[in-house]
Amino acid sequence: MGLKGKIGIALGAVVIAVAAAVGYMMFVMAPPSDLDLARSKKTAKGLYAVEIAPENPAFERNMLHGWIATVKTADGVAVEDAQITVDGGMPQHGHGLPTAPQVTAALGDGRYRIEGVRFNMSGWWEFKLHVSAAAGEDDVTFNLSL
Ligand SMILES: [Cu+2]
Repeated sequence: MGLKGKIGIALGAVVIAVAAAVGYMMFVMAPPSDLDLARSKKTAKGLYAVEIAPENPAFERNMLHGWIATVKTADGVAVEDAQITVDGGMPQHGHGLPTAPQVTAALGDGRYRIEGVRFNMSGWWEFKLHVSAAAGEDDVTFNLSL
């Protein structure tokens, strides 16, 4: 093999090593230090105020668990007939939730039980709720750091 070939192989190895290092750094990337971890937020258009709370405050990674979402209008009136869908994922990893959480019960006073939540990795998770009720459709994204 000539010198050119050897240089080519060496450069190729460097490129692969750098790509692997960058990939690994993205994988273990810490959540942003200024991440808003509030569990009570206005929806994007301001139609609703939503609060979320885990049913088991000691939930851990990989544990299937539920959340209670409390939905109120911007004026603070409990929303009783909301249709809520759940989405989310890890923005730094480019993947969604490992399960398909569902609202399984309306508990009254604007509270809804979401079952089937599982976070299978450490890091920054987005937990997104789409709320459809009399005031209209709106979205809210919560950040969780596991
Ligand atoms: Cu991930």
